[in-house]
Amino acid sequence: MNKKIQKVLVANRGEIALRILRACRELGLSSVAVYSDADRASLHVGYADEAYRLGPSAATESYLRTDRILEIARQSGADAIHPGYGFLSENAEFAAACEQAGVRFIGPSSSAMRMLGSKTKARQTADAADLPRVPGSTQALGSLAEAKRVALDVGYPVMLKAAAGGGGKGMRAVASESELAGALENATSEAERAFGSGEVYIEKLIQQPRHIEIQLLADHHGNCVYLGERECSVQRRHQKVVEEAPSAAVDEALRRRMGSAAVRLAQAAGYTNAGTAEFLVDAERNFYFLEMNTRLQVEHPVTELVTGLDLVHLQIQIAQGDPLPFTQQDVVLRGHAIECRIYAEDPENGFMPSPGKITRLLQASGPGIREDCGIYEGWTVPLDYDPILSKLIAYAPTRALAIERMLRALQEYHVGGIATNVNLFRRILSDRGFRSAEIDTGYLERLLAESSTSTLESGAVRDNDAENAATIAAAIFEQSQIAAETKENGNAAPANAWKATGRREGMRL
Ligand code: MV4
Repeated sequence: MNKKIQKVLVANRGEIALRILRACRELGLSSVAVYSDADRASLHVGYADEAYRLGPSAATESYLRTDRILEIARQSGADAIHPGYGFLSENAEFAAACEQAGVRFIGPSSSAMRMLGSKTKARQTADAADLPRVPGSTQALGSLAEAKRVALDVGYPVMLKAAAGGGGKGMRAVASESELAGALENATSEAERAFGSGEVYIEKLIQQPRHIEIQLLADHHGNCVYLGERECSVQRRHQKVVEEAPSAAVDEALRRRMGSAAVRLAQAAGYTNAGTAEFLVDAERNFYFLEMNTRLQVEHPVTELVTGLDLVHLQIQIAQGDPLPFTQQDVVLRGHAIECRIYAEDPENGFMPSPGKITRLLQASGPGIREDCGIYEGWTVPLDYDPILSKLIAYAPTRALAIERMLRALQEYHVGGIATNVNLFRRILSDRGFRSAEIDTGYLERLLAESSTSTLESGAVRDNDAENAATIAAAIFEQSQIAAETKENGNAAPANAWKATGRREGMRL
């Protein structure tokens, strides 16, 4: 019925562009890369069969230019577009434009994306599919009186959230009724500024939750399977830092309940391709649906390692109309995988982004180590995008051995010329709390608070003082830009300039 995909345009950059291009090569498909001026010398550009310039470095003038990307697809004869994560990956208008142009969007339909893109709509769909979700409203709040009513009903403390939100933006914890009016005003105006929609709803606050997500795959023939969970609680300011599969908090029975709940949601939304249902899990192991991510995620490799599946192969096969080549019973989890996201940022200096030239790169390998990498020695990390450099992934029969393998790989790994967060992972993986899997979404902030002096001793190794000076100069420049922008729009300073772009566009990873 569907013509097979022959040529894939990868509308992304960095490690994920390379990851997808590798899958294309393995499947015998031709590939097309696109790049901005900052990425002329990036790995993905040389790896693809063809590469086309999008425009200037700013994402808004390159990787977010839907018109240019569709034009390049037409020009190159690409019959499918893989959006990766971030950028256009959750943009329903772009998916619709691809559908219109007769190019397959490797992801869900634009209508399924719309249905799950709004948090309030997703909560309504979750109710229709009988998923447990956090008690609270499923409609945007109409007034303060209504907010008071719902908050009283579910009980304080509560959380205000933006319907169009993500990444914690427009989110406010409210301890008691006296704080409600001010918090509602703040959350509404922040949501208005960040997403162009001031719609806010209320949930009961779940204390010290774990963040656990279920990977889904659904084909165009009504088959939908879950591929187990990922534990993503080790995060800082809504940026995941370490992810693993499986979660120490999930046993076989809970996995089955969360998995079938996620499958019900996908089926209710007419969802196809890869997707992830996010849940909060409380101390009593109650789980609550939060939202659906309608893209391939950064942390997908840990699921690939414990299931033995290739999610990008499967995404492409699903997009060309193939049925899933296995059923739920065939999915077997084996071993344990841990991922560390290596960023060009300096944990000893407020996690300031650290762009610049990579003067030395020693990579890790050996038994049980996978690296999904987008950098090379001599390459310059631009300051225009998310500063992710690489993902180091360890796989072993047990969690304990996966931790030891990761620590060994981190010893091998060295990036010279820029600051990275490599030493932070050494600390996390050596921490007793992490090693006994006592983690929740507040874990990393607590660790950083307790170790704010001791991490200085094991500070990032720099090649020389000149590079140090250059890095500091770049950081000062970066901060002055953020300061200028903050003045402009009155927002709290974002973690970096790339994030600011993402927020203006309403994108997130
Ligand atoms: C919550 C919550 C506690 N209670 N909702 C943060 C981002 C957004 N996707 C949902 N988030 C949360 N929602 C209720 N009702 C705590 C968080 C939360 C969180 C969630 C996932 C991963 C990291 C987090 C860090 C802080 C707060």
